Amino acid sequence: MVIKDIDSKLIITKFAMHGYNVHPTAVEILRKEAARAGKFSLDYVISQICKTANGSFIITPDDVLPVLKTIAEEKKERKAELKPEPVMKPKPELERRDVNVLKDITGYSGCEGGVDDFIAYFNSRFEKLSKILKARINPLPISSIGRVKSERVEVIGMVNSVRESSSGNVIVELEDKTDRIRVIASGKLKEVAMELLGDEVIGVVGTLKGRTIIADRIIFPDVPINGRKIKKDFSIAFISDTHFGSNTFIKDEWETFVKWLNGEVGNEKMIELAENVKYLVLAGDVVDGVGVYPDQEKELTIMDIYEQYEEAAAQLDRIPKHIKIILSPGNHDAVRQAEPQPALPKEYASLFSNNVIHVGNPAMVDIGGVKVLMYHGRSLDDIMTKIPRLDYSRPHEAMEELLRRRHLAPMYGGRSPIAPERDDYLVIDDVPDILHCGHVHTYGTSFYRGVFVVNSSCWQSQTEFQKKVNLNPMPGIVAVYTPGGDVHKLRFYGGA
Ligand code: D5M
Ligand code: FE
Ligand code: ZN
Repeated sequence: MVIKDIDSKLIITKFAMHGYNVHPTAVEILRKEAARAGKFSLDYVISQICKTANGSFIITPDDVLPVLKTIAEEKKERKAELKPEPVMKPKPELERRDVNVLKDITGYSGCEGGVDDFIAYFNSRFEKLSKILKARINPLPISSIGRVKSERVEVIGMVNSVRESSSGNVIVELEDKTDRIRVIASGKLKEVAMELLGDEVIGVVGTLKGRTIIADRIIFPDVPINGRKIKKDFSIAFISDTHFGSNTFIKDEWETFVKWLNGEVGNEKMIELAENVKYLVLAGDVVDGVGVYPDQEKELTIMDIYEQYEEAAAQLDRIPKHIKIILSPGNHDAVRQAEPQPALPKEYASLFSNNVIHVGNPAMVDIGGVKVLMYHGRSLDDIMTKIPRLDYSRPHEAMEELLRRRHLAPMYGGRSPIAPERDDYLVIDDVPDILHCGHVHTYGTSFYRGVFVVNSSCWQSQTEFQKKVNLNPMPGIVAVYTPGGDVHKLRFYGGA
């Protein structure tokens, strides 16, 4: 996606995709411009050139130069307008005595998706993750590697590409701000290397042979082994993907769930557990939305988005008011699709009762002294597709990969769109006590290096669409966790 040394072939191919031939001098200008400006999005520049080159059969320097000038001017203007870095402090109106939003994009988004934004976004991602990695190794910048005498080297880089060589080794190209280098993984390391995702940031320790590092260790940022020990006497219930408004919404099971929280169903132990629930966390896809996928209207009981939120608010209003509900959006909700997503806009948020606290996606929220990182989980689709050993039936394992990479959407350019904020909000800089996702509609929990990992399934049975893509949901399961204590898996689907 981002390019440092752009070769001519790539430039020619990209123009060809827009239906244009390009003069060699124009190619050369673009190559030089790329080298001078450092990383920038070639796609953006080329699309701008093609937009203004109406009628030409061949792109000449006369087509290229004015566009580069305009982009340079835009950059200058944007720099002048730049607001200071967002300060990540909770917004006062979101503060509650025992629920504090520690990190959330809501109200702080500053990205317009321009060239500068992409540069800043990838720099932020690299800086934050390399800072975490530097606690483990002492890396050299890639550009100085050719000059070092010692054969042992340590580097930190962003993964540019991963491929298998003809001899069966895995070749990883790493990039930092200064240069690129090839890393060869053989033997046992091949498996690890094959699972590397484009644009994740890793450390490599190995031996230098010419301009290639023969790796003997690949280091992930990861979370510390001995996490924070916390013990609380209250419980937190985790749900997601309620999809209110869908005709596959599992109404009866939801009824039982609400009755259970009200102490109206269940045995003595279950009622005791319900009484102990002080917080309910809902990680996105609150409503089914409108126009999210083709022909969705055939699968809706509520066609209007506002009415869907009215229904969601009415249903959550039935939950006892001593339970605080922390609610974040997902890809079916009425906020921008690109992550990080802000909280629901006022128009919808105001429909909910006072015990509902609206946050963005992702959001790090201190809940009664427990740090909960909520993330809807769109990147899980990308990770499950890329890493064959992972499976939708065990979503927590994919979530562990996010913790290992200290990033909620490590792969850029997959099915999870990322907004290039100047600060990469998707980096897991602060280690949570709990990581909560949804989205994949399956249930799974684990403890990963002391972090409670939970994917909380959904309230929607298999849709026609999911049938087509062979997705088998596990609806109506709720995780209830007492920090430092027990995890309860409550099944509502098929009877409480
Ligand atoms: O997503 C529910 C699940 O369905 C999630 O794992 C993604 C999957 N899904 C959604 N859209 C697609 C497409 N286009 N292809 C394949 N799989 C998909 P939800 O966000 O609730 O729709
Ligand atoms: Fe969903
Ligand atoms: Zn979703």
